[in-house]
Amino acid sequence: MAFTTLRTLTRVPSSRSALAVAAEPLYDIYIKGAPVEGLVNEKGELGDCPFSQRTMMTMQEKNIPYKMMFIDEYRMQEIPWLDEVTEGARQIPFVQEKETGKWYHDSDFIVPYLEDKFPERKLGKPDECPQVGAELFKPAFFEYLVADGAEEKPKLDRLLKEFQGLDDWLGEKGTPYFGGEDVCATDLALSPRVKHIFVGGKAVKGFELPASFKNVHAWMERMQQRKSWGPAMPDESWMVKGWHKKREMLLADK
Ligand SMILES: N[C@@H](CCC(=O)N[C@@H](CS)C(=O)NCC(=O)O)C(=O)O
Repeated sequence: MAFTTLRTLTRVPSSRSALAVAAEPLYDIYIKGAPVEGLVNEKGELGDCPFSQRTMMTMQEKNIPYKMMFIDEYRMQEIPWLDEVTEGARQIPFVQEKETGKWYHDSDFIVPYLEDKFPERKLGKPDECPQVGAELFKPAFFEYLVADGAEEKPKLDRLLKEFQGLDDWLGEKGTPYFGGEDVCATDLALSPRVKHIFVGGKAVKGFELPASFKNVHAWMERMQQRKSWGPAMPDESWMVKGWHKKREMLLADK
């Protein structure tokens, strides 16, 4: 099978005409899940990858039709063509653009690519949006997840400090979203990660963000009310299992 990948783009054509046929998927998006059979299948259950969720929320917000292709993350390395379409990154999410047959991978690349290609619904590129919460997930949450005994308190304090940064930012601006009155790329990148910290952190570490972080809680409530949230979010049991497993894997590497 021949694949074309294009990671560095100089010019992206506008997609106004493509949006007119919104019912047909413009992209296949390969994401974590439980395929009904085989290594990859369009039928299956949605899994818990915050980067896939970010990408799908972006597509939902931009009204870009896509088809989900479910991959078992733990058997992903058995897919013979994975290396080629992800340029060796071997990670989800990755997408195939139906119109061109081209493959794109990494939400950090796909999200700004979609902003260029579908500018009508403006979300802003990640580097044009508020630079907040960059260390919340990694390293703060990852380090807290594997911290035990005397190590735990300082790692919890670090995680709470990161959350404080988000809470203060929203409090000072007084806007419903990091994007202002509307969501931007920062909201769509951060909210799936925060959901993972809430669900996974509670399941594995008994973590609960105190109610005093009221701006973060209110923002997450708003994010979860958005139409783009539901179709991109897995059942919480995936996150519970996923974060128990992640802790084991991180401890084994420690
Ligand atoms: N920077 C990547 C990170 C993607 C990533 O870490 N994906 C995870 C699943 S949530 C993955 O593919 N893990 C399997 C592996 O690394 O072997 C992005 O934003 O898309």
